[in-house]
Amino acid sequence: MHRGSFASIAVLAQAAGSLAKSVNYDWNITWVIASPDGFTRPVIGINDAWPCPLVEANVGDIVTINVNNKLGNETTGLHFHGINQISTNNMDGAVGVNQCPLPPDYKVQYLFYADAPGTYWYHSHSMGQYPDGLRGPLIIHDPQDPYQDQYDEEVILTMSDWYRDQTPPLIQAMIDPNNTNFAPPIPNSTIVNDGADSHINVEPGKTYRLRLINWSAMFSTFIQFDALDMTVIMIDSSYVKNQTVQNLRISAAQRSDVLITIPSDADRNFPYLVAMDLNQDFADPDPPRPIQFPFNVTGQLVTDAEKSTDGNLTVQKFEPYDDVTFSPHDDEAALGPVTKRWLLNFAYCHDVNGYPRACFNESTYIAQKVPALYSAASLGDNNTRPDAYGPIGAFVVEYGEILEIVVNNNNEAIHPFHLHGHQFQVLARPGSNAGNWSEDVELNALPPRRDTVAVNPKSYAVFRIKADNPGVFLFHCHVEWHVELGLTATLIEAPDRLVNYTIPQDHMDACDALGIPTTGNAAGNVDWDNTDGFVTVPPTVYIGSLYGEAAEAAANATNTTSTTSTTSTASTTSITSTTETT
Ligand SMILES: *[C@@H]1O[C@H](CO)[C@@H](O)[C@H](O)[C@H]1NC(C)=O
Ligand SMILES: *[C@@H]1O[C@H](CO)[C@@H](O)[C@H](O)[C@H]1NC(C)=O
Ligand SMILES: *[C@@H]1O[C@H](CO)[C@@H](O)[C@H](O)[C@H]1NC(C)=O
Ligand SMILES: *[C@@H]1O[C@H](CO)[C@@H](O)[C@H](O)[C@H]1NC(C)=O
Ligand SMILES: *[C@@H]1O[C@H](CO)[C@@H](O)[C@H](O)[C@H]1NC(C)=O
Ligand SMILES: *[C@@H]1O[C@H](CO)[C@@H](O)[C@H](O)[C@H]1NC(C)=O
Ligand SMILES: *[C@@H]1O[C@H](CO)[C@@H](O)[C@H](O)[C@H]1NC(C)=O
Ligand SMILES: *[C@@H]1O[C@H](CO)[C@@H](O)[C@H](O)[C@H]1NC(C)=O
Ligand SMILES: *[C@@H]1O[C@H](CO)[C@@H](O)[C@H](O)[C@H]1NC(C)=O
Ligand SMILES: *[C@@H]1O[C@H](CO)[C@@H](O)[C@H](O)[C@H]1NC(C)=O
Ligand SMILES: *[C@@H]1O[C@H](CO)[C@@H](O)[C@H](O)[C@H]1NC(C)=O
Ligand SMILES: *[C@@H]1O[C@H](CO)[C@@H](O)[C@H](O)[C@H]1NC(C)=O
Ligand SMILES: [Cu+2]
Repeated sequence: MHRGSFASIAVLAQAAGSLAKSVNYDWNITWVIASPDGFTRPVIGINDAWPCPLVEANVGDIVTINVNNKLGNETTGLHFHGINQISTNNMDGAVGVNQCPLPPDYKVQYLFYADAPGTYWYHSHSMGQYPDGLRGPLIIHDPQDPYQDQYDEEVILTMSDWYRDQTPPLIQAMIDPNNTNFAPPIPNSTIVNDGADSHINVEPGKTYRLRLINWSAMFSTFIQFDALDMTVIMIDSSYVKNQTVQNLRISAAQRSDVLITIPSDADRNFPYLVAMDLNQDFADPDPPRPIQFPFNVTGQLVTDAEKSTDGNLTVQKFEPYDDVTFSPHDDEAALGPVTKRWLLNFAYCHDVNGYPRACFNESTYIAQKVPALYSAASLGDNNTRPDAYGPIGAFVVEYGEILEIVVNNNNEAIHPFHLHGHQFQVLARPGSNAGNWSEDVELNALPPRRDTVAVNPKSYAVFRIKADNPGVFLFHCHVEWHVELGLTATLIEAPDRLVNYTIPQDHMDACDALGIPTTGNAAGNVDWDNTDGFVTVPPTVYIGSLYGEAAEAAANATNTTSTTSTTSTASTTSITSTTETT
């Protein structure tokens, strides 16, 4: 098999110039015992440590990450959120779509080209493993950063909700028929920097680029730094025209890069507030229950460690800047004319067994046997037939088409939708209760781009992409619990260019070890329309990664560290609230 019309990755790197290099990481994925919010539990880490390490490269580099699964009796996989995966769709890491699950004691290499600068993150795209800890920052530096003269240093700040229970029992309880209001699990705390220090050392007079990353499983956060302005320069991994704001709302999976200048006459430390938004709709003037922010973390920008770090920050009302009004830095106009539209109506639903699910167009995503990319690579020109892929919400778009994606959110809560492989243009994302999209809605002619957008309750959003990145890409809500309820669809982009696409041998070996076919339709049948073996009913018993005896033995075998993680209560708060959100 050959790579068809793909540029080879070496050619891509050469085009980036002589400074391009290869950046390599060797990782064992391991269980680690940690207490990020003061409560000790098993988490999934890397090389016997947690929080997970930073991946860093420059634009033009080739990043290789050798991953060895040391979880004992559990499979895994890594996805690189926001990375376009130009020519390397087989490295996108979504388990069941771009690869098979990686079995215990199997190794696989991820290799991709750092085509675009930005603040990214990586995480497991399998079995709810990222709320269990398997996530970390991924930064692609830009030698041609248009803002590089405007800041002195950069700092990564991650924020997240945190659960004290492992995810499998939480998900099993959520998909129970008695969960009549589709309630997701409620976190126990908010953590900053995965429980490590929330103090950021700064110097008066300097400007910092803060790379804010939200890797919540569920909730969004508001963030504000004392009375200091934030100048937003990038959202997700797209530069915007600099815009000064006071506070931001960052949904699960979103990133914001902001510049903050410490006054040169500063004689104190500056508290910042990260407030988890547990509201279904923070903008609702008449909310169904009182607006509350039960999980706050106050961190400090520390100019002088001798001075007080007890200061708190109170915000009367969060009025975050509307992120669809940012302007793209490169002035790229709205793509058009649209040649194909993908209309996705989201609503909760039930499967034939009466189990709660989430649906696009009345269908819930049901994982199949053969990774969809492997079907696309092996079905010849029958890979353009959506029905070959089973009930995974497949939608086919031809190379070069201008695709408009419309999402109608028929639910009373905000949901952050994400597309793999693209920074999409956001042409419309009105406020709550705007109703469903219609042909005559107003569109932004100079839309911002990002890869995750929070769609408001009882409202809609309109995105556009150019279908120039052949591959199989998921479109899904980034609330991990909603992924587990099936709120995912699959874009089959330029399938004619995926015919005979090469899958590396180590990725094939992972399938072989588990007896998963690597060719044919969703069930591995040679005939695309032979549906024998398709999975048509979602399983009622949830199988996830649980720390148990086999895991402990594996952890004992690899554990060479004497201290596994930092524990700090300075950066966390928790209460035992049982507020419910749907
Ligand atoms: C690894 O070893 C350290 C030190 O003995 C211990 O504190 C930690 O809990 C161990 N980790 C696991 C996952 O067993
Ligand atoms: C539903 O039943 C499951 C299993 O018995 C239990 O864990 C869960 O708490 C129940 N949920 C509700 C909403 O009653
Ligand atoms: C975590 O929060 C859940 C939901 O509020 C609660 O049931 C559970 O007891 C909490 N766990 C701990 C250890 O506080
Ligand atoms: C992170 O995203 C979640 C989910 O959208 C949200 O509830 C939470 O408030 C966000 N956190 C921050 C710090 O932006
Ligand atoms: C962007 O930065 C320039 C130069 O610092 C400044 O003049 C301008 O007011 C800023 N624009 C916004 C919208 O903040
Ligand atoms: C800030 O809040 C914390 C926690 O509520 C409290 O212990 C502390 O005294 C407060 N600091 C000030 C300066 O009020
Ligand atoms: C969290 O911060 C917000 C904004 O200042 C405030 O309204 C809320 O009461 C705080 N929550 C707690 C539990 O302190
Ligand atoms: C596509 O499917 C048809 C049957 O629908 C079959 O005749 C044809 O050989 C298939 N093409 C390829 C390339 O497998
Ligand atoms: C794909 O491979 C098959 C089998 O080797 C070959 O017959 C076919 O021509 C190839 N198609 C393309 C588009 O490369
Ligand atoms: C791994 O082991 C744990 C307990 O030892 C068990 O609960 C879990 O189901 C096992 N996972 C698999 C995939 O067998
Ligand atoms: C792992 O190591 C701990 C501490 O040495 C020991 O108590 C435990 O029995 C070991 N577990 C397994 C499954 O080997
Ligand atoms: C991964 O684990 C293997 C076997 O347990 C060990 O030999 C190797 O050094 C580990 N690699 C890293 C990078 O820690
Ligand atoms: Cu959602």
